[in-house]
Amino acid sequence: MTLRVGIIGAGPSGMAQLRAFESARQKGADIPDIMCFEKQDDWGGQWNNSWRIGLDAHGEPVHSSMYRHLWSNGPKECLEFSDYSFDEHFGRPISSFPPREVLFDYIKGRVEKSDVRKYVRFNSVARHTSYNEATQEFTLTVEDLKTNKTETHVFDKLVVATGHFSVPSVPEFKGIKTFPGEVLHAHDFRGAERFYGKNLLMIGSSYSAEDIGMQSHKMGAASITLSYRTTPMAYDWPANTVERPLVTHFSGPTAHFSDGTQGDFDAVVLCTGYQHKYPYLPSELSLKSPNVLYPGNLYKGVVWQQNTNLFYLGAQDQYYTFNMFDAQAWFARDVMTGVIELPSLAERQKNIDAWLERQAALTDHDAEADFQTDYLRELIDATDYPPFDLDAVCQLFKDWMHHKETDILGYRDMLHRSVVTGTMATRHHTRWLNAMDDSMDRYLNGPSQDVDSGSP
Ligand code: FAD
Ligand code: NA0
Repeated sequence: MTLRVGIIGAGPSGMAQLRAFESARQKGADIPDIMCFEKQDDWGGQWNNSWRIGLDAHGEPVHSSMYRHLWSNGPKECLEFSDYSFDEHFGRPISSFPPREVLFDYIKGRVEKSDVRKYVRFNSVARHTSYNEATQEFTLTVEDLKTNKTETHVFDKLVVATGHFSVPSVPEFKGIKTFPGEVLHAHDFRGAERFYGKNLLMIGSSYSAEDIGMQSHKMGAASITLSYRTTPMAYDWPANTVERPLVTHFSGPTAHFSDGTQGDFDAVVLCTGYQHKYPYLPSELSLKSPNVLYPGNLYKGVVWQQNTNLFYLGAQDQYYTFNMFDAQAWFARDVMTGVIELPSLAERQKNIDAWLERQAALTDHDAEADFQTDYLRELIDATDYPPFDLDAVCQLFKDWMHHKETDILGYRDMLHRSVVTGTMATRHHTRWLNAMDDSMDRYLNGPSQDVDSGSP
């Protein structure tokens, strides 16, 4: 009987899995029966964002945490597919930090070229999974959100590709209940225009705090205070931005910080990260992990230790994104089809433990980039995924982090060279700080919004 593969989620990771099978098919391999279930009405995952907050039109939790005016926070050269370059997609060089819609277009472009959309059932949410040890089959219950009908499907292999930046971690702070202004989590942030002239408090010290904070600055917020639990980001912030240690409590509009300082705020944005949540999986198959580069219990970061018919894609914290999901999908494909033979449980555990030990010793962002580069190298070496110069990409990550240290408002105006095509990015017509229109049309066709450019 043909192998039956179920994929849950058609974000970049699920799309990578579809593409991995398509690549094998194009090379003449027989491929499994594939079904992919996506709860939204289009693919793209986080990149297919919504204006809605809370629940979607079907009463399901809104998946995407992305927002208006979101521009890539890493160089596009670090995430470029090695089998589908930006040059191929856009037909001309573009800048290194495009806005969301442009990257969404790019990831769609590759899969639209191959005939894989037919495998995806849209508006279909995974509700429940069971595994039969005797038959080694998964039974997956899926609800069609348009008809509210449930169906069950049986698979030999199951791929979990539902992302882990969607279900917010929401800590409690004494007195926050009676804070008179707006309190929201980064997941529900949709744009900073309404923060014009406001005094804002961001709790958290990672990408969301940095980006929502600087976006609010760009949109004219009066002040931004970033409150960290462990380590300040310590960028060279604009004059209206400060970092404070953790909030101890609120009294009315006043936040009190652990260094004894305090401040009055109009709004609080909890940039406190996300939870791994897989409500459609039984607990014994469900990954429990903080947001780290190497979650435990996944061999090669992909294969579930106690049940090697189960695969997770994109479960790591991410320096690399699209190309890493590819490498994982290619690896998962080859394990599923028997091209790669897995070592014993004990051998796999030894490999996982070695990575966990190395992870525990990581000291800084450069070391983290090296770590994920080496992880990716191991995956790519194991399959026929088209190799690319990983050391060069790792250096791009380090340059990018250095640029952020020297100019947190200007790093997106820097240019990087593609390791896939050798093409140098072109300067965007508008500096990020002045770019108030994030549409693909404006991005590709201008005119500039820089005041000194001579254009409006
Ligand atoms: P997701 O993109 O989260 O896709 C998961 C898919 O699964 C979704 O389509 C969802 O609808 C579907 N799904 C969920 N539950 C179910 C279910 N029960 N049944 C069926 N379908 C389901 N990366 C970058 O490279 N550059 C950036 O600039 C960048 N910016 C980011 C900004 C934000 C605010 C966030 C949160 C993330 C950002 N990322 C960025 C990282 C981003 O997570 C990855 O680029 C990528 O989207 C991860 O892909 P994924 O497929 O693993 O998960
Ligand atoms: P993210 O920043 O949303 O990025 C996700 C942060 O939350 C850490 O600083 C952590 O502090 C803090 N935190 C957690 N619990 C806390 C508590 N109880 N009190 C105070 N602080 C708390 O989440 P994380 O996990 O990175 O940080 C959590 C993803 O979204 C990233 O992959 C990022 O790339 C992406 N993103 C991208 C963009 C753009 O591209 C914008 C936003 C987000 P501590 O103490 O644990 O360090 C533009």
